[in-house]
Amino acid sequence: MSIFVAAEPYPYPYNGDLRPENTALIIIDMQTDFCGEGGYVDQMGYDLSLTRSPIEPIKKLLQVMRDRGFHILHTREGHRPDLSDLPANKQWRSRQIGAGIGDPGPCGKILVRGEPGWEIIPELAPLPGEPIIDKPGKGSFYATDLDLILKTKGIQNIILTGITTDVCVHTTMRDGNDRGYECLLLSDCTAATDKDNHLAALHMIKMQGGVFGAVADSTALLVTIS
Ligand code: C5J
Repeated sequence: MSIFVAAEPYPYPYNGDLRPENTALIIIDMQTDFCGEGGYVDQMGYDLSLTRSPIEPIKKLLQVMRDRGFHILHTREGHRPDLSDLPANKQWRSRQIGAGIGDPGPCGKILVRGEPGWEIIPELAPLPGEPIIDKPGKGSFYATDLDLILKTKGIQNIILTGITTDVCVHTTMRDGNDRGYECLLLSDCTAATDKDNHLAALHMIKMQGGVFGAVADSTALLVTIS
C-alpha cells in the first residue's frame, strides 16, 4: 500500500514507500546555543522567539513518531574544547558579530562541546538509543557518521526539523538529497533567525519539481502516520 504526505510540490515520498523502518526524523541543533537565553543566537542579537517557535510542534511530532517506531536522530553543532576542528575564518566571522565561537558567554564557551549552551534543550532531550550526531559544520553529513548510520539502518526517507532552516537544515537537506535520500522539510518544525530567510528557504525547495525534496507541515505528516 502506498502512503503519501500532502506536501509541496509533490505528495511525499515520491514512491509512496513511507514506513517506520525506512524513515527517520532528524532533529537538527535544538541546542541552547541556538534557541536559549544567553546562547550563541541570543548573543548575536537575533530574536529568540523565532528559533524557539519549532519547539512545541517538534515535541508533539516526536512523541507520535517515537510511539509509531520511526527512527529518531538528533544533531548538535559544536567544536572540540581545544578548538582544533574550528576553522579560523568561522571563528573570525563569529567574533565580528560579538559571539565568538570558543569565547566565554553566559552559557559557557560558545558552541563548544560539553558546555551548557551546547546541550540539546530539555524539552527535546534525546532518549537512550537515539543516535546523536556531533557535527563541526553546518551540514549534518560533513565529518560525521550520519550517512553510515542511515545506510546501516536501511533509511531512505529523511524528515527534517530543527534550526536554522536556511543554514544547518538546508545544508543537510541539500547534501542528503545529493546522496539519494528522499527529503521532507517540515515548515512549522523549522525556523530561521530571519523570517524572510525561512520563507525563502522553503520556496527554494519547491523549485524544479522539488529540487531538494518536498515541504509540508507537521499536521500533514501526523494525519498520514496517525
Ligand atoms: C547556524 C545552524 N545558523 N544550526 N547553525 O550557524 O543553523
